[in-house]
Amino acid sequence: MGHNPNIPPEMPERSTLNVVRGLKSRHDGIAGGHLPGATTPPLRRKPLTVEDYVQGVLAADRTILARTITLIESNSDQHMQTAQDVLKSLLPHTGNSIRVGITGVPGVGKSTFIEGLGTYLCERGHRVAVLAVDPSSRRTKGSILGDKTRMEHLSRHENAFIRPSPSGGTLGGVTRKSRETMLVCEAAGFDVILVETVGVGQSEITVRSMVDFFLLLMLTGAGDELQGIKKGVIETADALVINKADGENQLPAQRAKVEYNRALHYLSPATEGWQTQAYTCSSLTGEGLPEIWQVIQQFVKVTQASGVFQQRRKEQLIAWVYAMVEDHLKHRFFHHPAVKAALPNIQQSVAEGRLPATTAASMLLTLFDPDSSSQTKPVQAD
Ligand SMILES: Nc1nc2c(ncn2[C@@H]2O[C@H](COP(=O)(O)OP(=O)(O)O)[C@@H](O)[C@H]2O)c(=O)[nH]1
Ligand SMILES: [Mg+2]
Repeated sequence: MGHNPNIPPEMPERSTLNVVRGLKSRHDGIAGGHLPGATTPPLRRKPLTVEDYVQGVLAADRTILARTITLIESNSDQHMQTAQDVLKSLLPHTGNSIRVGITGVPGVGKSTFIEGLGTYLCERGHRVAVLAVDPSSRRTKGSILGDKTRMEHLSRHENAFIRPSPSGGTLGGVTRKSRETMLVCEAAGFDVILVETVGVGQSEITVRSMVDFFLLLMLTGAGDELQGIKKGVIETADALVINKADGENQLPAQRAKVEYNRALHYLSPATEGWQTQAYTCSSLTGEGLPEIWQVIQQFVKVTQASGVFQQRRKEQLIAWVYAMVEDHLKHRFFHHPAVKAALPNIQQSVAEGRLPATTAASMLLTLFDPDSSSQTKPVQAD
């Protein structure tokens, strides 16, 4: 049998909680830090204790910060345990940042926008951490290199910390690593976290679920208005920003803004008590970026006063726990030897109308967990 259609394509080979041994990231996110060709491999460095990691992060030691993230990104069980101990100690020091997600189709200018806004903020004394969520990224592929060159100024700024997406495939794995990296950055005193998505597949939904403010970058152009962007994504955005509003594109961008603002009136807001609006900017010239920062600050003010901000963070945390549990259970189910062996036949029987779906589900669950057979009766309408 080939790929089982019942296993969602993004399902990990092993679950998020217990993932496969993968490649170590070379990108430690330090401006001018370890060069990719450095002769001493990270593994030979003196091992740090949990206390070393914790103290180093709290002291904003960039080398230790980078090593902590590498630890979090490691797929070895032992590293994961240490990482969890470090995180537990850091937890009381997390949460003091504005988490901003940036999405939009590839090429819309996300990295350039982050370079522009991030530099603007660093120059004003903010400490900005930039993370990326890209489940498709492989360390040899272009996106990381692309981002590094797009963020040339920012990556050299002493107040900035740029960490490319963890490599290694599954969305669940990347999500865990990104969320935990975000917490570590907060503990190290970064007060603005900018998270770039790849803008394809599930990554936007994932990033929406880990940030306070979600910003959708867009482009103008004939018939381009809604093309390439799912309506659902617009409905999750706290701001629509029409990028590349420079040169000849300035006027069309203004017009698009008016149109979007009209359309937005008919959508329910992404965040309770906040009216999503459209704005224009040029990430290249920097025009409009300070205004967008004003909008973000206003958002924080309004939602913190109403409690929506705090409530969303709580809900995100709980949802994350359940997502990991689900991920783990699904993984175990679809990799259970008896389930795997029986699945093709049962599937075929259902498809051919010889077996009721409910009976099929019940059979599979019994194979997975024989003790549960009494609980796997047809779903009651209760
Ligand atoms: N004219 C103009 N070009 C831009 C602007 N922002 C980004 N670009 C260009 O658009 C291309 C894609 O940008 P990039 O930031 O890599 O997009 P991403 O894929 O969304 O991260 C690059 O060639 C950028 O120089 C802008 O505000 N104005
Ligand atoms: Mg990019």
